[in-house]
Amino acid sequence: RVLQLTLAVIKPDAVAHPLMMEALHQKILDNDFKIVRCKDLVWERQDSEKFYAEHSGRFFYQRLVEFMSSGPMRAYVLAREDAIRHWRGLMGPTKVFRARYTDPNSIRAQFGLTDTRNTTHGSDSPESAQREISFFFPDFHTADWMEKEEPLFRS
Ligand code: DAT
Ligand code: MG
Repeated sequence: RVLQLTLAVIKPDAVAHPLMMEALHQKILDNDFKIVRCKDLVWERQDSEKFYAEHSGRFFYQRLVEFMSSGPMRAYVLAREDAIRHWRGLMGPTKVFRARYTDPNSIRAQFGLTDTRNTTHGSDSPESAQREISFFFPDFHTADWMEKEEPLFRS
């Protein structure tokens, strides 16, 4: 089996609702993810701008940046076979109102408020997972973890 890491984030809209947080945490466990790292944090506006730099210039960028630095978030490093695709599948499509039609059981369909306040983030490729994990967890080194900690998860 090939273990893969992804970054999952519960965004400020979902963190504001304790029951939603609890449901999302349970969903992670129910779907056989191992929680490798977890922390609560609040972004400065600059963190938000940097993380979403690829979207600068888009019409929703200011709204997105403001929202993501508006309150506490919870970030996870998750491990699983096919973790990236699996977590994105659970989240559903970016746009909440589309998700409600195409994927009504997804997290975004069930809990999302708007296309911006859409509850969760998940890395979209191994390269972005690597970059995003380092962004949220600068002390986390994937190679070290694979060598030293991953074997402990197996037993
Ligand atoms: P995803 O979060 O599914 O990877 P993305 O990377 O395209 O989606 O966009 C990042 C975030 O930006 C997304 O979670 C919410 C916001 N966003 C994207 N498209 C949007 C839109 N059309 N209107 C409002 N917010 C949008
Ligand atoms: Mg994205």
